[in-house]
Amino acid sequence: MSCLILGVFKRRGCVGAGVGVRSLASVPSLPSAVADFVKGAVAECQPARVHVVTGTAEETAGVLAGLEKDGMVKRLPKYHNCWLARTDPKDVARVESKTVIVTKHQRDTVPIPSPGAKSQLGSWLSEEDFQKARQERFPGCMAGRTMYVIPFSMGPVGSSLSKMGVQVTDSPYVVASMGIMTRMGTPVMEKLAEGAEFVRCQHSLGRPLPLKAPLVSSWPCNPEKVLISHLPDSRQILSFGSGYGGNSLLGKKCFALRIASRIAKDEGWLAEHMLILGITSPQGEKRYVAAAFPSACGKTNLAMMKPAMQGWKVECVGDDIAWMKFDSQGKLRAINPENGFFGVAPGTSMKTNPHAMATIAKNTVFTNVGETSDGGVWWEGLEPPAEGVSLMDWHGKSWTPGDSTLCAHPNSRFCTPAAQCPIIDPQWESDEGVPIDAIIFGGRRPEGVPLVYEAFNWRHGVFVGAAMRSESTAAAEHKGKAIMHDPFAMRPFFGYNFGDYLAHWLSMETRPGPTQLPKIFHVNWFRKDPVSGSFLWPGFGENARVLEWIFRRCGREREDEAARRSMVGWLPQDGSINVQGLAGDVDMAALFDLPKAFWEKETQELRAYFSQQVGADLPQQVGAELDALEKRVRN
Ligand code: SAT
Ligand code: MN
Repeated sequence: MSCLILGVFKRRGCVGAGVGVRSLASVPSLPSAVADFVKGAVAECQPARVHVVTGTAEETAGVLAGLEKDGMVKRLPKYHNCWLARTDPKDVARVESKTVIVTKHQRDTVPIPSPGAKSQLGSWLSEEDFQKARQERFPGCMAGRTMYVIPFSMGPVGSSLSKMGVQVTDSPYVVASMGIMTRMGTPVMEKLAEGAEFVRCQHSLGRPLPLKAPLVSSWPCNPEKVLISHLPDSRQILSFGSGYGGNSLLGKKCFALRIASRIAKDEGWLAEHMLILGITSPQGEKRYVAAAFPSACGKTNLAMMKPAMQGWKVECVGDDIAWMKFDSQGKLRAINPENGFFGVAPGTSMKTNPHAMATIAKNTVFTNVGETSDGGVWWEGLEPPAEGVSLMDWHGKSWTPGDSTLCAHPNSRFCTPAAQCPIIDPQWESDEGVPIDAIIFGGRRPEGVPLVYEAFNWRHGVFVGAAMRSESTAAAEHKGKAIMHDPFAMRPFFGYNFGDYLAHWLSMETRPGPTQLPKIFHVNWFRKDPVSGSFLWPGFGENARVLEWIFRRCGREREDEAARRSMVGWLPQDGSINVQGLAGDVDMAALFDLPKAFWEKETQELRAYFSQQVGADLPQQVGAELDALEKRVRN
């Protein structure tokens, strides 16, 4: 057996090369807290080798070459340094039903649902059951494989808003992806050597060698045993059985949302499922907004949009996660803790998101998309391939447009460096973050919910976030198109009791010191004509018209300027949304209609949801906002 630490972490006073797994007792090359963590993981998972990831280009090239040799990725010769991975068809999305938070008491994790109801706001596992589940999974799970040790930073290395983690994993695909999605390698290890805290992330595919059964698509995973567990009290993540997306790139949803939301509550800031964009007016005035939408609702498209109106400019800070903290002047400042985009491929095209298309043209790992015979990628929503070019679907089988199956999996993704985005914001890596003027909530609502409205105040805005609902998408394992409650777009990502989360948001209003709270809005690009079933609003670049209204509301002097009071909040005054040059016939009246019967049903549904799901943990202010909405709907 070869027992070598393959990577070398060189630091003054450290000797790192050639340390065997058996002699890990000393691991002289690693900072001591990291060494303790790695030693524990090695003892439990029993890998054949340990490789400390340094993050150099040569190392990444070596990891990709190894993946290619094992048939896990394929080079895409049409582009520069692009790769295609095909997963086991049983490992294609986040598995919410196998995602748990482990705390002493159930109520630390979720509000206790009413008798007979199951919590939709997270899954609690007792410490005892977790220990049992861990015992059934991790011992010996990396036998015969290399354990990679990935030091990573969420946020620019050294920024006061950043946090660090160390992930051990037996998946080289995860190493390649973490190298894109996070700042990874030696500079982070150097910070850790100064004694900085870190989140302990342990990940295994759960397929030790020799294999007991053949792999599917050369993709090791263990779907029957998937468990993604979080221990917020001790800042640990243990993920088993899946090699895909948010299940395995532990810096993303597991750390930057679930664990970070809990850290943020303890430390007085916010970790949210939000894109961040900067918008500049033709006069050169710039504002930043953060926007929360459920997974696969077009966050990446909005974050990189090309405004339809002349003279306006949008720049992208992040497309998925925002960490926000008040500065000494009381302004909310946000960073994007990620370093790349893990975006949904289908539907991305030159028409819907030309900036994403430019971003993914090099250095990108694609997963579960279709492949063209000239060595490129293809998915639903792209132009048909050129004459003479044939296609393979995401299973690697020959596929022809018009076939009854899909060419790309609906949750197929590109994993691409954020720095390659042609409209990346000049401030995207700023240490102090960008100042946020507006927070936008939204979802896919085919009925009843207007294109845009503004909350009356912070407290009402918190209620609007709590009341969010959206049609389900392919980002997780849900089937069908049910309208699901997805408060703050955080339903799958809360790291602690949602009632406490609401109280934390409400407390921003009464925090000590100066505070300039952002304004809160709700948008819905997805309303449909009830007769034809077609979308009422063209979306994409035209959404900038709504951003323009929001922009003006943030700078307004008079409360009723460009807006009128309605039962749901401030609506744009007739004519105050710029529709000049808007292509086609858009029925603005239908987009802003507030059907009384719909809102009566919506408030009833919300009351039932709050009482069944949040119960005694619902802050009284949120209940009072629902009463007030009900009253406005009735009158
Ligand atoms: O969690 S993933 O990163 O796999 C996808 C998502 O939900 O946005
Ligand atoms: Mn997301």
